[in-house]
Amino acid sequence: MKNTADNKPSSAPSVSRRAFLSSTAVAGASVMVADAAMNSTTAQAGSHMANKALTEAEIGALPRVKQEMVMPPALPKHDQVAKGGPKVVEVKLVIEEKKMVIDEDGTEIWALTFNGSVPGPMIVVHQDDYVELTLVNPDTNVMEHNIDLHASTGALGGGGLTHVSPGEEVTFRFRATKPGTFVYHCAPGGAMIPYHVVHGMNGAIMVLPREGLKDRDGKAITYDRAYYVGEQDYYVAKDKDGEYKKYETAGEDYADAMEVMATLIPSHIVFNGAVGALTGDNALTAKVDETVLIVHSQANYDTRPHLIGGHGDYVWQAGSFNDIPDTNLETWFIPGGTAAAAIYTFKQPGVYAYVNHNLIQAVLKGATAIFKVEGKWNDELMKQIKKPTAIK
Ligand SMILES: [Cu+2]
Repeated sequence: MKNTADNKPSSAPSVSRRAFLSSTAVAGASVMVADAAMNSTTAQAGSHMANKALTEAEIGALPRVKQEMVMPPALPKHDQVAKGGPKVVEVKLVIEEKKMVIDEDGTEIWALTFNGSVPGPMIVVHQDDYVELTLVNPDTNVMEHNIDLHASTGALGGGGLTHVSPGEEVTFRFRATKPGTFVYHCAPGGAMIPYHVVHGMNGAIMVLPREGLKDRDGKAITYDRAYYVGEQDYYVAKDKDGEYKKYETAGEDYADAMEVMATLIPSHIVFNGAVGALTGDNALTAKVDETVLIVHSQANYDTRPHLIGGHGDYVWQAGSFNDIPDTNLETWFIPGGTAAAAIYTFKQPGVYAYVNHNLIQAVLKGATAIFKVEGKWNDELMKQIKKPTAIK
């Protein structure tokens, strides 16, 4: 499995993405996010800085912060409005090939992961920050890996600069020029690209505008909590008896998985790595009147999130914070290879299902999460007038 011939990128990048301008800065660690106060002075200074390409010496003089990576669905602690100018944000991702149970019936997959989770941890920076990413491939792994970040500008999204064999690590840097939510994923080359991605090797990065999120009128949008939902399609092969096959080592399922992948029909479509990862005791929580940001990524397959009982107050379906968000959506669409951001302020307590509203994918394949919301019920918004009784 190690370093197969398939591992070479098959083509050079054909498009040189336009270098865009913007502004910068921070990151740190946890679900609750505070301090969304607008600081227009800081934001102005930031955007001014944004238009300028910095020299290596200037980049070297920037403040450096280390991002404390956290497990999804948490986001690293961060400021919604950047404080100060651009920074260099150090991010470390350690690749772990590990056996994971992905369904309640014990179905397993040898997952390929960034930092041991599916999806990998969310990275949060501000526009025009420099992300200095170290990718570590411990010698306990058996495969070559790399990382392609859709937020970056340059050949293969960093994929060409970051190939690491077991026992190696690599560091590269990119400027986060475009604000938005973006997928990152492993892309070692050829058939290994989809193989790694559908074995869990993907995650997301959020590049906030320096001045924070805005509505169509330029009014600030802030959130009280943020969650990261990473949707994953898996292609697990069955044996002759119709049971999902199990394997002893990472990569051993390669031939079988390729056959299932070629059908384009996933065996499982789940949130955060496994059926039930965001339900029951793992349900997401919020309170009435809290505004929640949900970043939802799908690195490979299309999806259509819907919050049953709520709405998308503001939704950046394509993930670009440079663009005006859609508003008041019932369901939104995320093409494979995209991370989207949605904002909702809860109005009622209770249990909400957050699903892929292809309901077959939600219920039969696994793509369901639960929000448990505390607070006081509002009869004016909804009330049962008469309990079920026999028809007269
Ligand atoms: Cu990989």
